[in-house]
Formats: sequence, structure tokens, C-alpha cells
Amino acid sequence: MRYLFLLFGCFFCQNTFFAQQNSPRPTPAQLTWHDTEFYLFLHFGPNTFTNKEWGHGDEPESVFNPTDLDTDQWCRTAKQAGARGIVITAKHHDGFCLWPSKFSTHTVRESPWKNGQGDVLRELSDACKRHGLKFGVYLSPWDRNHPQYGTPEYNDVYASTLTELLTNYGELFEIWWDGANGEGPNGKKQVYDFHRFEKLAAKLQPNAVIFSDIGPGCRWAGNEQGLILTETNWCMLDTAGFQRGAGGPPVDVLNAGQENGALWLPAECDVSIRPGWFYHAEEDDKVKTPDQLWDIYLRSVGRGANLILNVPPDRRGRIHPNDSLALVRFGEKIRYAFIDNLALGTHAARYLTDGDRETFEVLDFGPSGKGYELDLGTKRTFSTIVLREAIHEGQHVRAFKLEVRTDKGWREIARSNTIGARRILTFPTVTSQKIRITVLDSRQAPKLAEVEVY
Ligand code: FUL
Repeated sequence: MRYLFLLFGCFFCQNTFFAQQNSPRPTPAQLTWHDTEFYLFLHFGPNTFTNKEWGHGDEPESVFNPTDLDTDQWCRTAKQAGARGIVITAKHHDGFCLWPSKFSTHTVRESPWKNGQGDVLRELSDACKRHGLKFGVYLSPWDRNHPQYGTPEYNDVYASTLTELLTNYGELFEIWWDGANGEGPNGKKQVYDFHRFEKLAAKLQPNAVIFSDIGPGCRWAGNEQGLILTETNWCMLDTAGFQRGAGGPPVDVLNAGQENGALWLPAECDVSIRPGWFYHAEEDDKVKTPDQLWDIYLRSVGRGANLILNVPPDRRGRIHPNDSLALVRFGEKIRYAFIDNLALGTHAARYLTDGDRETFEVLDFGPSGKGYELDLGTKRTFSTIVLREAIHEGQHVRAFKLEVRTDKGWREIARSNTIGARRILTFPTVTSQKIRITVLDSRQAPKLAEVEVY
């Protein structure tokens, strides 16, 4: 009997061991990407001057002529908003390159801006370095200008332009592959060699994360409102059989991820501060308010995704005052919300039971059983709790609840589903000395990496 138990015991242990081993985990580049949390997206190019969203690729290069382009202003605004990086449309669907690419004749070089001597990417990547921001590029696979688009040679062109971007502008944190894909100037659609492009990026910029409907670094969240729609967001996804663009996974699957997905493919939420992606003067009074941006932040970053917020520079090449004002106020909201972490310097207590037996084993925020108890040392007033799972060991929590200690016992203040990279919970202000976090359901032994209280 004893041996039978050992046998089963070992069998169970081994299974658990293998399951733990097999659970998808982020790469070091993805872990760093998770910490980047929130960054700006800049849509800028001929559309800014022609008042379009999707240029046809036949716009004369002469339209591109910003009068007062100032990448330092972009970076200052990003910093004040609390963003940690900037991704720019190096090339949108119209094929116009914001750098003087050798593989196109539709670039800043052919424009009157700086007498054809300018390079927006050089200016922005240098400014990002000066301001301590990460830098990333959007390079549209769809190209409505390039004469070779729709032929196998275009894959060489795309690989060459990608190489220019990946070798000339320092370290990139993200490469953005848009799913939109239509016909080129010759009416043909392209069959892309994405496998080749992925290998190239992995070789030239191993720390960059590639965004697309199916990654391989991070996934589109399935809507352009910047939202994780429910309280479930798994960082895992199965992509076998799916493609970028029209053949992508269903949008609700992209939004929630898949608990048993085979790949670590976390969600990135994209949204514009205005109705359009490019600047249009008639949208100057349609800029999202700081409160709207904060709500988006809580439903994206607060639900374990990253947020890429588009802020389109205007025809001067500057961020419009309405947008920068909203961003500065939004940044203040973020800073104010997370200014004083009451959990700093406290000890967490491991909550050992599933039920109501209140036995606690004190330890620093380390591996846990079912949850943690946090003693703030004295009664404190707070309205926000941030939880982070130890995602370097995978994502496991399916459901959890938060309670505070009152004179009458424990009182539940929040209950939700997944945690993942981070979960921000806001609730009506409470005053208490003790907080209890109970994991109600999880795939494997859950581990929290951090608890913050504000
Ligand atoms: C879409 C594009 O077609 C839009 O123009 C924009 O770039 C957005 C971020 O992605 O698929």
C-alpha cells in the first residue's frame, strides 16, 4: 500500500513537474517587453498632408513637407504621458519611407523636406536615446507604391528595407507588422515570406518583439479600442493554421488569449487618441480626455496587456497642443495613482489554506501556496492594488479574491479572473491594516511576484 502510494505520488509529482516545464513561458525579450507596459504610436507620412487614412501610393513625394518637425517635442510629450517608448510608421501602406531607403524611390529623399536630406527615423531614434525612451518601427508589409509588390522579388525588397531599419537605428524594442493587406500598384496581392523576415529580425535584433495578429513576439488584442474586453487575459495562444490579417484567429480569442495555448504570445492593445490614426485638423476637438485614456489604461495595462497609444503629429511635425495637454494630464493621473506604494517594506504572509483556517507562514514575497496576507503595519487608506504573477514561470491564476481585515473579520473588496503580467484593481477607498489575496482557482501552483498597494 505504501509503495502504491509512493508510485502514485511520484507519478503525480512527475506529471506536475512536466506540466510546469511544459507551460509556455516568456523569452527574456518578452519579459522586458512586458515591463515596457505603455508606449506611444506615431502615424506620420503623406497621409498627414493629404488628409487620408490609407494613401494610394501615388501621392507625389512633394506633399511630405513638415514645417517644424521636432522629435524632441514628441519625446518630451511621451515622457510626460508616462510612456516608455515610441513606435513610428516608418512605412505605412502607401509605401512612403520616412528614411532615405535605398530600395525605394518613394521616400523623404524625394521630398522637399530638408531638401531631401532629412531622415525622420534618425532624428527620432536619436531623440529617444536622449530622452531614455525605447524605439520601435512599424513597417507595413502591404505596399501600394512599390512596383515589385505582388511578385516574389518584393520579398527581397521587404527583407532589404527591414535590414536597413534593423541595422541603422540602434536597438529596437518592437517591430510592428500590420495585418492589412490588399493589392499593390499592379493589382496583385503579395505572398509574403514571413518566415524569412522573422529569422532576419531574430538575427539582427534579438531583443525586439514582433507584433502581429499571431506574433511571434506579441499578439494583436483583436480590437482597435485599446481594450481587453473581459477580466480574462491569458498570455498564451495557439497560432497553428492561422495567418496574419484576414486569416488570423477570431477576435475574441485574440482578446482573451487561450488558457492552454501552446505559445507565450501576450496581448498588445492599440488605440488612437483621435478617431483616425493620422492627423486630421477636423478631429482637433475629438481628442480623448485624460479620463477616457485612464479608463483605457486600466482595461489594457491593468488587465495584463501592453498599451500602444497612437498620437499623430500634425503637418508641422509636432504633436498638437490638444493632444499634448490630454497626455500630460493623463501622465499626471498615472503618476498620482501610483505615487506611494504602501506595501513597500512590508512582509507578505503566505496564506496556507484553501478555506477559512487562518494559519499563516511569514515570508518575503516568495513562492506561495494559495495566496498572501499582507500586513501594512498600521491602518492605511487605499483604493488600488496591483498584483503581478511570477510570469517567468508561466501564467496560472484563473480566479482570485481580495479581502481586507475589518473589526468584524475579513471583507471581500474585489474578485476577478486572471492576473498575468499585472492586474490593477481599483475599488472604493478602504482603511485597513491587513489585506488577504486568495487564489481561488489556478492551472498550477500560483506564484505572485509582487503586490503593490496605493
Ligand atoms: C491598421 C491599419 O490599416 C491602420 O491604418 C493603422 O495603421 C492601424 C494601426 O492598423 O490595420
